[in-house]
Amino acid sequence: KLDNFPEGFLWGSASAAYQVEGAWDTDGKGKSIWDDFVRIPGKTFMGTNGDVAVDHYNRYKEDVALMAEMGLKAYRFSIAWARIFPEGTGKICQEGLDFYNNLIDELIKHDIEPIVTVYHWDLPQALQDLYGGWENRQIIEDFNNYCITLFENFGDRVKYWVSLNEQNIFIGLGYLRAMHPPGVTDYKRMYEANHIASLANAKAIKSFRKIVPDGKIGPSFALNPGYPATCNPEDVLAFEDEEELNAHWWMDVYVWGEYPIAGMKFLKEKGWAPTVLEGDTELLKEGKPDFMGVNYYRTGTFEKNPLDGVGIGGFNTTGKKGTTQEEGVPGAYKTKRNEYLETTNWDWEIDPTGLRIGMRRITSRYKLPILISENGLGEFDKLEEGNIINDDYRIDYIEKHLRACKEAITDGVDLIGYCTWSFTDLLSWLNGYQKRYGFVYVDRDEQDEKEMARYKKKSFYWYKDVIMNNGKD
Ligand code: BGP
Repeated sequence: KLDNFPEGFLWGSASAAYQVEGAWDTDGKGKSIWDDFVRIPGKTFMGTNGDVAVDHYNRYKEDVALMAEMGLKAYRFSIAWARIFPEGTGKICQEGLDFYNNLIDELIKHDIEPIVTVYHWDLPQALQDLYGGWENRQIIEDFNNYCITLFENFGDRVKYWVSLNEQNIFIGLGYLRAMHPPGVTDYKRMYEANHIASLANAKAIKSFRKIVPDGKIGPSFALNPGYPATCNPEDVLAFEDEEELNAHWWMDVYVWGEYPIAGMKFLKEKGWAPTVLEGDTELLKEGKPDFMGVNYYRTGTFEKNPLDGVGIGGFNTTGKKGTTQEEGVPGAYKTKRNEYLETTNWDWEIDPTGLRIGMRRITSRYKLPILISENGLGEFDKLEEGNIINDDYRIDYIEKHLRACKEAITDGVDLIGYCTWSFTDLLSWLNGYQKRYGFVYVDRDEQDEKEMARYKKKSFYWYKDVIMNNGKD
């Protein structure tokens, strides 16, 4: 049965402040850790940055009008902490509140449900400088105060909230791979910072319950469901270790407030386990989310990795197929190319069934509703004569993933919404502007008055139809 999307399903699309807004130092905004990081040579693809991004800060009305034309039911966007608190804490910047108030009102005016992400990676630089950001427990208080400000100002109109976006990514890339700020490579520091981020997440959810009692909140997790490379029990064990140290390491804590047992034992042996103080577990248990936000792009396949085996690898940030390096955790698991799956130009496995598998795993382990907060295809789109963009590959990708969603709903998954990544083209953190995800093409190249012009891609009209028919083929 293919027309089984629930009534009121949130047909959405998503973005994040740093990737679309631009206006990086406008109207009193403070600097975020990304504003500095992108200026370090070699850190981003060809030195691209989000100073101007796709100028959404100045063109939000035009963008919302396009969303309305498409019939979008929900728009997920993030708030830049440093627009609200330029110094991370202390004095509030009224212009920052005004911008998001206007954006929210504009969306509601067009019957688009706002879904607000409170943290999509752009920590105020002031807090990084002052006490080391996520490595200091002071951030639990500062993050809570920031969140309270958002809940109090927008909670009357915003029902759906995402707390931390992809904690597993911003911590993993920030403190182990050194590909995100603060650019550290240290397992112990990574797990300590991660624990503090989990506490901050729980405390903010606790505050949310008091201020927005009818609202719904949850983190967005970057879900890469795993497979064992073979049925050799050693590879199956490696796959289970990977589940334990990735999926369970974060989601068990969000839902149950406790770390997975085998994962914790492994980390203790390595000397990487986080410091869990008295009271931490209680706080974590009080921060149970209403739904699990799932950002899904790919799956992973894993095999045994000996103690002297491969460690941290490298990403493909160029779009040249086959440039991703093998990687793993010595003594646990390492990645293997899955011969059954095609990949994107960035070597991400295209795997709609993996989305169904991942949602079923979440449903049976945690019994929570799911919001797909991101899913989409990054490609080198081409603007053809007449401002036409024939992105049939994107339509194919999203269609297959939507079919997987339908099957998952039939399996019993409580799926409340699906947000594509992304509505307009935007900045890819590590891949610059060449990796496009939008339904709307943004022409950043022209130097005349048409610079930043928006053009509707073929997928725009296709998704409009899907929404209109509530997913019916
Ligand atoms: C997720 C992030 C998004 C977005 C997306 C696409 O991890 O939450 O912000 O960037 O991935 O990734 P990329 O830009 O690397 O292709």
